[in-house]
Amino acid sequence: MFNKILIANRGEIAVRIIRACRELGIKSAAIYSDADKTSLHTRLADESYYIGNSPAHDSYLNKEKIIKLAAKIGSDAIHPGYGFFSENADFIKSLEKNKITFIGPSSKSVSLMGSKTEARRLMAKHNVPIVPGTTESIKSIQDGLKICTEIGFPILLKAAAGGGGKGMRKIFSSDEFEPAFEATKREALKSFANDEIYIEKYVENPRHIEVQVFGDKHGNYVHLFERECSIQRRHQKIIEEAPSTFVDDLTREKITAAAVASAKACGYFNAGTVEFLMDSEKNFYFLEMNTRLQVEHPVTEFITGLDLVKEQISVAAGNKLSFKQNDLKINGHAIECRIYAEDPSNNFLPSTGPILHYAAPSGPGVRVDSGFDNGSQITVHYDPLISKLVCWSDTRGSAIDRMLRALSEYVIGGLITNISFLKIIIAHPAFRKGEFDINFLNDEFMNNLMNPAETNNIREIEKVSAIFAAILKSKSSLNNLKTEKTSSINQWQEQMYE
Ligand code: MV4
Repeated sequence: MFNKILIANRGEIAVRIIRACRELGIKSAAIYSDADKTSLHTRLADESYYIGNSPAHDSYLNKEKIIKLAAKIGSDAIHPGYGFFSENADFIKSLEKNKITFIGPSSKSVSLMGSKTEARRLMAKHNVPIVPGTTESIKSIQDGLKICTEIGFPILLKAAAGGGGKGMRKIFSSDEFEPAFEATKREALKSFANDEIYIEKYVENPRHIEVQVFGDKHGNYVHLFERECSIQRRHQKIIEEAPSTFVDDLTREKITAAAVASAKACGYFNAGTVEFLMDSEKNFYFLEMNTRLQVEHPVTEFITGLDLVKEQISVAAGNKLSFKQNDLKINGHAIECRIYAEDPSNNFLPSTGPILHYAAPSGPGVRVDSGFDNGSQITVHYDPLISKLVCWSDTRGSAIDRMLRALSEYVIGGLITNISFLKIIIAHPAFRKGEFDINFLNDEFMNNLMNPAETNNIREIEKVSAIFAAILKSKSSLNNLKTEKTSSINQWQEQMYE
């Protein structure tokens, strides 16, 4: 096992990893930027090291500094969390050179899955269903148009180096092709430094279903069932659950087998997620593989009883998977709500500043993974995710009831959050019936389905919260927390590192 794990991340996921390290008896080393001096991860880790200015490029994305620090403090492994370096093949290669273990897959699996066309070729070869379209990039307008007429409109142009919704364009007819082809290429070059694009048939009103997979370094593979992730807005997931109400036993057997085949095809080890689109007839198609631990992993932990982060660490250290496929079964139902510091009544504008009052829900079946507490700062520099509220119960209906209860207990003062928006979705009859797809939170829903009374209600609640925050701010000494060293359960070291 490892001696000391450096956590190259921040916020709730850094806290999540610190907790796993402590339970395993492994020392944890956090890194932090100016903006995170008072963040929870900085205080909770066994050791904390200042890494640079607030912009991620000066701190959490400073590869040389992070690797040098790991060597200096005797870290034998780095956990990347999600985002930042988690899917960066160059970073993984540098660690390999420096004899530091990356807690994640090989650089080879990451780069393979980073190319969407290469991934599609590999999946097709291993009989994993892919969306009809091309497995090579489109070389000319003529070639592209020919393929479009073969598969039929509407189609999507996608960047081969893209993913997560960036660099996509929908086309309805052949006269749109040429301008769209040029524009998508230009954008792809700008965003991904690679102008290769390819074609997929557009799947109408699908669901986004993903399967958690796990491999070890001895060639063993398992799946940990599916997650339903269709409730998203502009490619930002908001609510995830496991299992999916839409997936029956036979479909589950097929989709999980396809996911394991994907992992095997790229010689995958550690935690990974295979994303699929599922149409209304329950046909499913490989979309992409996320070669990291995902934000929504807690719903899978709830229904399987496993600790995915501990398993990641164990597998990275060279151990065999601690369980077999037959040991696993789905127990109950789990739902996750992402708590964001953003204003639903103002186009989801991020809300920044200190958290002046923080009271998280608890009680039976409730888990809160938070990166922040009283006095923590939410800044413009990073994702506005404050925490994840995860509820488990034996049935989906009672998990929904529990989520509503927990959301109503949650108090975050000083910032505008999406908590009341989440309540409206969770309480929506269509959500309870499981009748939704990836378009559920589209503009139509936002404008029409959400009735004006409810929208006003959000505004009222958020206004009260803002007033409350202002009163607290004027009276409270909490403001000073951002510079003051609070007592903490550990030896919070503010060490400068050059
Ligand atoms: C699609 C699609 C429909 N048809 N591909 C968006 C994120 C990226 N991973 C792929 N995405 C999509 N690809 C075909 N052929 C619809 C989406 C899509 C989507 C997928 C998953 C979750 C949310 C989404 C929201 C809009 C579009």
